[in-house]
Amino acid sequence: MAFDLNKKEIEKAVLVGLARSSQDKLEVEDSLDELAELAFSANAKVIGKMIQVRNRPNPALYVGTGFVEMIKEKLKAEDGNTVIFDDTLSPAQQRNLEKELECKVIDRPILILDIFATRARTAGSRLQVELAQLEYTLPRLTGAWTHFSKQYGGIGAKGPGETQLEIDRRQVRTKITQLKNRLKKLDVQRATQRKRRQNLYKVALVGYTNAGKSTLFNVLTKAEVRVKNMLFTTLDSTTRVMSTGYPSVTVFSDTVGFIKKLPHQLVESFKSTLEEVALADLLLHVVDCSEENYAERISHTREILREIGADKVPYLLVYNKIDRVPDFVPNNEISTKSFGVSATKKIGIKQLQAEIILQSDKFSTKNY
Ligand SMILES: Nc1nc2c(ncn2[C@@H]2O[C@H](COP(=O)(O)OP(=O)(O)OP(=O)(O)O)[C@@H](O)[C@H]2O)c(=O)[nH]1
Ligand SMILES: [Mg+2]
Repeated sequence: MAFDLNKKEIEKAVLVGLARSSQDKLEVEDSLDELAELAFSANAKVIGKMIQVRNRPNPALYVGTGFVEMIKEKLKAEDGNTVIFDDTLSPAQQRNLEKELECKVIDRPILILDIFATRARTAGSRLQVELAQLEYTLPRLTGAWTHFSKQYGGIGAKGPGETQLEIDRRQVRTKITQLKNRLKKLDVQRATQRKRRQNLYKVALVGYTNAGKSTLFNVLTKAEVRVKNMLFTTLDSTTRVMSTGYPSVTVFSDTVGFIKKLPHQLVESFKSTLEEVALADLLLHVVDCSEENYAERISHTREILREIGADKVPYLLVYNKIDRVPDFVPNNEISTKSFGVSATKKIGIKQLQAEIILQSDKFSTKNY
């Protein structure tokens, strides 16, 4: 990958976003704040944020030529070495920008993929992330070819470039097939585990990254899942079958967090992990209510739930981190049953537990 998180030199990055109109600017500013957190999670230092207001992206450079010059000046003034774009760049845009800016150019999906790659701990999540990275790379190898043929024209263009590219592409495809086969084997194991749980009442915690899902999971199940104030701490789902405090048929799962513009390759390759969510009987949609744009994050999470076929599963909204906003009043446009809790200060947990028990009782009378 172009963005090597393990090397010593620190990335000093300018973040760049595009607003379609001046009204969009606030939303893009939020998105850049989030991009800054992602960059921080990847150990990069943010030295500036820049937004261009522009109807649509420039096909060659994403932003306008004049704006490229402004980025260049910023890099020079702040001694920067990286530019991170808050969107998906086309292979041509990325290449052109790298040439113009003479520094490393990264887009949002690549940044997220790299964070996932450094966080992946189990064989399953490593395979899933690697698959997503390769799926992302494959069309970009094609892009390099287009560039090459354009530069040199038809005859004579079938030189070593093509041969090398064909080899690269074939290798990537072979690797993709291998990874898919290995993941299939893991899926079989997962299916067996799932079958064992099929009569249990399944509760899955879902929500935006850093909302406090793992913290709440630990409180609800007395487990010790890793918690950190960083994006995407959890990639692998953890499951606990409960014997005390809940009806004996209850099982909880903690899962990977969501984010805006989650690369679709990741959603695709994490699908089997996320099936756990689609097969749950109840979702606890955990929301960090101290985030200003929590309502927007709720709808992004709902969108991804739809994408993975989990939008029909009954859910409770759990407004977490209420200790930070004691006078929090949920937006009543959202009509689902909701609870205000603090996982760290143990506020509102009993009420939430009571509701989970109530729901699971309904489930067992229905199923036995
Ligand atoms: N103030 C406050 N902080 C909390 C609360 N719950 C969790 N946090 C903090 O929020 C941060 C993220 O918590 P996690 O439980 O790792 O969040 P997550 O949703 O599992 O995050 P990912 O696995 O990265 O998607 C940690 O620093 C927690 O200590 C809460 O009720 N109040
Ligand atoms: Mg977590």
